[in-house]
Amino acid sequence: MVDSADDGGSKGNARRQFLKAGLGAAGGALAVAGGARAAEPDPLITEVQDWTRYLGKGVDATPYGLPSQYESDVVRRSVPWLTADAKSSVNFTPLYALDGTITPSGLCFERHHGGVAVIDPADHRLMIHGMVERPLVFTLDDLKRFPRENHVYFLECAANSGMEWRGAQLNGCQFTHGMIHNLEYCGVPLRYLLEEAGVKPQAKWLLAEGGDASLMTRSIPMEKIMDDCLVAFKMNGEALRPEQGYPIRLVVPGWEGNMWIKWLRRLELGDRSWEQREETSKYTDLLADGVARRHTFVMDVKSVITNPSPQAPLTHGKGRTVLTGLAWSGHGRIAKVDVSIDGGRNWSEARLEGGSSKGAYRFYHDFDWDGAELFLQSRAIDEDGNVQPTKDRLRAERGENSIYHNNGIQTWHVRADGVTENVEVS
Ligand SMILES: Nc1nc2c(c(=O)[nH]1)N[C@H]1C(S)=C(S)[C@@H](COP(=O)(O)O)O[C@H]1N2
Ligand SMILES: [Mo]
Repeated sequence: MVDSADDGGSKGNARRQFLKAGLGAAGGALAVAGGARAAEPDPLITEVQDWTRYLGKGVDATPYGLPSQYESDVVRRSVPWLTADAKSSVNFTPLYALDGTITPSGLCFERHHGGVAVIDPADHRLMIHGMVERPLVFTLDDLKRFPRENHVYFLECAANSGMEWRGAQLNGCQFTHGMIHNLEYCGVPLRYLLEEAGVKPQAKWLLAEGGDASLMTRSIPMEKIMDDCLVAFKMNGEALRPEQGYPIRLVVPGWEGNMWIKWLRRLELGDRSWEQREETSKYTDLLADGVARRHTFVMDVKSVITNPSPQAPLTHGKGRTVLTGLAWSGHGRIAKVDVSIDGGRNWSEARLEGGSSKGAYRFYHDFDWDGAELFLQSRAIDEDGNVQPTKDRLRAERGENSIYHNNGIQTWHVRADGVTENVEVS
């Protein structure tokens, strides 16, 4: 809208319009909700700023690029009371600060049971033995001579959202849902290596072992190995980060993160599951009747709203609002995500962007906020027709003892002042 009270000729008019457009971009929601308001000249536009007055740093100032200094709060974070020691601990991906589907390499949550192993790739070996015709050892260079593939997959720790089983606890999607990352992997299908070794017919399971101080071991059934597992050496186009298992890690698409053995060094073929610590006392789900579900490998359909959320409150006031989040399913593709702003009474279908089978999808719901409190929920449905359950339904089926495999619907309460909190509406 052009202010016609003073007259500066057509040039002046154009300049005032430009000023108002600038203000609109800075405070868009207010302008939409509140209508026109008087434009104040903005010194950020009318005055010359330092970054236009002086030359910046030249090329090579930062041979390996880093985020802007203004993004320094976008970091992995841990919850100190969760674990006794950082060497066997976890930190969380800052989901509230990210968009799109790919997790930046430096922001991937970390879960280690014996700290980060530091391995010179020249000294790394991968051994295949047990029920095979020819026990083999591969160097990294050997692996790079097999045909390789690129795929985007999510990795979710089965304990993600585990603290939320009995009710709302941690205030932020970084902490409630941040034990997930979604990366583009480059690696060799594991079946090519097993074909090279010659799998004996009686072999039905594979034991994968890590080369870190925890020597983490998991048993994986042969059908999965032959289907889509990879021995990966790249993530997001560059070498794996040390935290993610450099120089090689096992990729087990759609299955619980614990099976994705890092610093992979040994593969043993056998005729039954090994029943290691991580598949007996851990990563099993104790039901109400005392029986434990086990071999719950697939990560079920799940979603979470990342904005608004407790760490990303609605500070812009009423009017134009973008709600966004992530959805994923270990069964394959996401078919649909519904969102509710009234605690699950009414649902509308969100807009999906990007995504891949057993990879994360981004969803958006654009709406006009009337300024009243909101109860935000998202509900994902995958291509097999699996529907993300309410937490009540999950507890009715599995009791109150579980930690792992909580894929229940999350609720965020947005207050009229925009402050957002973790609550449960089931
Ligand atoms: N060798 C080894 N592999 C491991 C682990 C480990 O401690 N050692 N932790 C597992 C667990 S419990 C999870 S959830 C994932 C975490 O992968 P990330 O650190 O890339 O997030 O790695 C798995 N693979
Ligand atoms: Mo995990």
